[in-house]
Amino acid sequence: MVEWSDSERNTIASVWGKVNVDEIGAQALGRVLIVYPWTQRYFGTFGDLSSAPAILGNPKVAKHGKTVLSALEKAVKNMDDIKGTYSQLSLLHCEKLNVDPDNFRLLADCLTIVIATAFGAGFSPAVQATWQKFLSVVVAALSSRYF
Ligand code: HEG
Repeated sequence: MVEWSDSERNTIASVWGKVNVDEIGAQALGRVLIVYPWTQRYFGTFGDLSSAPAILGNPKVAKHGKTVLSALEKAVKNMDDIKGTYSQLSLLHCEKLNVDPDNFRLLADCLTIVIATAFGAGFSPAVQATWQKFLSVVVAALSSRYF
């Protein structure tokens, strides 16, 4: 069971309040597809993923990035039961989508990099540590129905 201090809760709420779901979602998913090109295998219906500009300009990548980040809001709003919140989504990624759960960590790391780039000095090491704790719990929850 993960414990959250008031300060950690405030930090997560504050970071989330500054996240533009459309922009950050598209950039984070785009970055995953560029830096780890093998992840493109899951998105065979998304059209042109042949280069970094193609990926970053692909409307389906942008739309799905928004879907992923919108789902992250559920964790922000349910910090005391992230595992339960993602139970069905974990099962979906495991049994229907057959997504290797290692990819959740890759997406979480790309998301942190994109947020750090967007926020600049506002994303201090202390804030980043708390944000990464939060994403670690999200990654564990999304992986929880695989085993
Ligand atoms: Mg996943 C669908 C959330 C990582 C591949 N993902 C979805 C959906 C949500 C979601 C909400 C729609 C589910 C539905 O249709 O009911 N995904 C989600 C989160 C995270 C994540 C919150 C991590 C933070 N997903 C992820 C990763 C991959 C992936 C890392 C692959 C590298 N997701 C994936 C695919 C689909 C979804 C292939 C189906 C997309 C489609 O066909 O439209």
